[in-house]
Amino acid sequence: RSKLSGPELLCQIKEMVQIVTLTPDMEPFSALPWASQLPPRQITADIGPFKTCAVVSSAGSLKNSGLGKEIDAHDAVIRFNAAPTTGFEKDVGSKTTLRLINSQVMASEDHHFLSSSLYSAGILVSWDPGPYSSDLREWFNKTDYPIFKQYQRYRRLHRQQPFYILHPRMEWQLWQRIQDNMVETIQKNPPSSGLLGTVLMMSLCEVVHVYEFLPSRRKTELCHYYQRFSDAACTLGAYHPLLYEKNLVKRMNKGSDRDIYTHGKVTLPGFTTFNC
Ligand code: NCC
Repeated sequence: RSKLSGPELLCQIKEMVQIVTLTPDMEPFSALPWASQLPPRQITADIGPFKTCAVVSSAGSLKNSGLGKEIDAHDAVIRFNAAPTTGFEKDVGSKTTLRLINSQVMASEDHHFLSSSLYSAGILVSWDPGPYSSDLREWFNKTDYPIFKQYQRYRRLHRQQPFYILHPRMEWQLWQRIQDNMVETIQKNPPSSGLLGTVLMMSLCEVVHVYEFLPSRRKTELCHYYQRFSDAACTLGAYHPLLYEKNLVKRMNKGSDRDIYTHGKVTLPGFTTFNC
């Protein structure tokens, strides 16, 4: 198979990865009393379009980056899981338009998801590894973590905050793009929150700047900018096919290698800005 160019890859993702969020009319949710807690419209119908967006990875290499001002200058900013801004503004900024969280964060005791103020800023979007078939009923009966139980509890406590759940099909459509563009067989686990959020932003924004997903000269074994824990697998991947995700993003980058080296910064075009 021949290696696709950056523009070809961008087109594949634009055409083959559908950004869909759960709505109350979808089975098997439609039959459940709490389905009315789900947003009635698609996230892409409710928010944006934004001009410029920043995707802020949680990588340790953001530490001492001084990128906070540059990140905050974007019209919308997405962050992940338990990544804080308080105390780290200089490096990661303070604006949070969206927060994408995995179901582990919603369920684990340590994250205090229901009560922590960390999650109350911006629009929440959550996801849980679905079955490869992406069958909603199958997933509903066998989620990795109790995403739906926690969703209902959170909604009761924070009725005003928009909160979407990604359709698990998106994970696998994106996974398939990674696999089809790699020679090796990759692990059958969904892409990381970072890549899911990047593609989500490409559907909401004209231009997307991704920070420290491709590591800069500050590359470190420090896992997160907000924790002391070190593990190279955080940057290279263990469960998620992270190394392959990064390879794909590198190929789609419209920015310079210099920007990656100095700012850990990648520039990706929004889906509405190019034709296939
Ligand atoms: O670590 P995590 O990701 O929350 O990071 C968010 C996204 O930033 C990018 N990243 C992070 C660290 C790093 N050194 N380099 C990076 O490029 C990745 O794109 C990553 O997705 C996740 O993807 O949801 C993940 O979540 C954590 C964990 O569940 C949460 O942080 C909550 O504690 C996972 N860690 C573990 O399960 C131990 C991680 O594998 C993936």
